[in-house]
Amino acid sequence: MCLNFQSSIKIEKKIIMVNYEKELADYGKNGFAVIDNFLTPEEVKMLMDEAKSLIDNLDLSEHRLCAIPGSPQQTTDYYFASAGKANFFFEPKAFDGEGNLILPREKCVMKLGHGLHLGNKTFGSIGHTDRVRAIMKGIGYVEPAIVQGMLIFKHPRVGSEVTPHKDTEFLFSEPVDKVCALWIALTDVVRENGCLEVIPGSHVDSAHRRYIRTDDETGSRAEFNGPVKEYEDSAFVPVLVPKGSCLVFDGKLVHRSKSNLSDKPRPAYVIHFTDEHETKWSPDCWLQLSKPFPRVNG
Ligand SMILES: O=C(O)CCC(=O)C(=O)O
Ligand SMILES: [Fe+2]
Repeated sequence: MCLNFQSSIKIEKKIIMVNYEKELADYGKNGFAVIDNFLTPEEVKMLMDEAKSLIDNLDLSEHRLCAIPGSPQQTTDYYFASAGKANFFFEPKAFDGEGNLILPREKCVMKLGHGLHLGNKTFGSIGHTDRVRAIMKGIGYVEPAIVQGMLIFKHPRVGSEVTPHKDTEFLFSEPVDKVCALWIALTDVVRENGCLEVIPGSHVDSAHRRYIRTDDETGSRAEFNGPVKEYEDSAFVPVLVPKGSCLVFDGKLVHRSKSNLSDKPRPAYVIHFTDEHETKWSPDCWLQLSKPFPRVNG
């Protein structure tokens, strides 16, 4: 009895006292940090089981097929509506000329999002843990709120390359950009399967352009207000993230990922946050909710 009591205090202490000071020591300088063992193996399995069940139960007729960012489909109602629920996005290479899937559905879902954290309790719970609160505190967020939750599969062969960008081109607050991402590896992520590659320190500059809403309901509903920017290839460094660990990065950090050359998917659950302390979400951003963003642990 006594032993149980003691050990439960220990467990309690471990949970409450979690802090990532050491891991986040260079976050301000580099704009990113890796937190090992962020999720337990059981939590990783729970998320993967849930993803499988969502895909198995997908009614393809309900989900208009929408492809990669930057393509014309991105501006459809389907894309905009995904801010508040988990819509399915498919890899363009998974279709034949007539728009039929040429691969089984579980091999060609590019991502599920962008409101996966809202409609799904299993994925939703991850953003409200003390571990997340500790990370937010560690990077100086005062009133953190979740703006986006998505599961990216990056399948072998069909999985798209992600071209260099700052997330603040797509997600932005006013008067300053307070956006960060937790990119959680659900498998061991290495160079071969298309790890994230980042430019350390690039978060000190704001995004050179934004993807902003237009009022054109009939045509493209959002547009970039500037051209794409090129970056030196040699400036990128690969970030290897073991299964269950996570990469936390500033929304202004330049990153990309190459194709997955392995023979297995490279799933990652990505949660984006803002800090509502002294900022408000930009009305120009494509991602808008009809209710407030969920506060972390709030
Ligand atoms: O997972 C990837 O390959 C890229 C994802 C990305 O750009 C992001 O989560 O911001
Ligand atoms: Fe990104």
